[in-house]
Amino acid sequence: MKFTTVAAAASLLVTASAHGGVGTYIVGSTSYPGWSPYNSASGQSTIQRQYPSFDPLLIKDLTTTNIRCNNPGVLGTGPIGSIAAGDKLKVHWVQWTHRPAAVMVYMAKCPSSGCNSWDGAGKVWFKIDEQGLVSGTQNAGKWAGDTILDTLNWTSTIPASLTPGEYLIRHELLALHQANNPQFYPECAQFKVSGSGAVNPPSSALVSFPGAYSATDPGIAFNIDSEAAKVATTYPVPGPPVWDGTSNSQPTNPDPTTTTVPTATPTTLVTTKTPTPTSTCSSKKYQQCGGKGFTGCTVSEAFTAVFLLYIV
Ligand SMILES: *[C@@H]1O[C@H](CO)[C@@H](O)[C@H](O)[C@H]1NC(C)=O
Ligand SMILES: [Cu+2]
Repeated sequence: MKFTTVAAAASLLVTASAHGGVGTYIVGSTSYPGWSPYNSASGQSTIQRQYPSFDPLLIKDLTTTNIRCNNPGVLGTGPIGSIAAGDKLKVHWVQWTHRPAAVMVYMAKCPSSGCNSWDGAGKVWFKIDEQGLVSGTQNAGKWAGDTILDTLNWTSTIPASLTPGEYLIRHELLALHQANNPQFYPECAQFKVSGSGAVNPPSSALVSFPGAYSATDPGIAFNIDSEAAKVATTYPVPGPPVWDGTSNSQPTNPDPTTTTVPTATPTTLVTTKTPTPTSTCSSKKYQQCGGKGFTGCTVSEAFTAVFLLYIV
């Protein structure tokens, strides 16, 4: 029945027909309806943060809070999902037509007062899942978003070691079909995570929204039609690496504007933002930024190697 409702909402779309958002969250045999932006708010009970449309133009400015939980992500209104650490969370999109696209999933621990009145601000988000290019070349290969095109479904695993508590879970599609005009489609839902884990992600694994992405990141200043994209067989998914589930991970942050500086103990890392030179990584030069063996443009070979670990 829930899917019938979602389909009815989707059929009302006209201008936003190519776009979509997560419409259902599925844990085992339990389904939690997402927000239906084109339906009246009255009568909707959802674990998802409310937003007004699927319009990606309202999320294009990566320096605004719209990039966090969509535009503007009305705070939680009560309902919360339940999931155990280590369990699978399947989400079902209402609709989707763009290819190629990358898929990213983040979580953030809500304060002890719970998720309801919390806006997700601060360096609190860690990545639990990502996939960009699956096989072939950027231009003609298979992308994570193709799975959404084919099935509308995506399944991620909640890290088994995670400390129980209330969390926001942020699903994101990054559509790359237009040269140098990325479209972000994020939505957040609130979940109570149960389990006996006791690990919190270290600060080195945490990012903020806005803050995690820069328009000059190689996976964002991206031209799917470039000559480089016709031969490149990897794609640098934006944002931090997927958290490894430990409290002392030292991920190499693939965000080229971020430098991670280890301090005396391996469990404490200091992350410093440095300004990105605006001219070195322009979209025109993407083929150099993303090309094999290119070490300029603040993207090092080390970054590329670490990225490859996460994409397979
Ligand atoms: C996607 O998930 C929904 C809900 O669980 C399910 O009914 C549907 O069969 C799935 N689609 C595919 C193609 O696996
Ligand atoms: Cu579009």
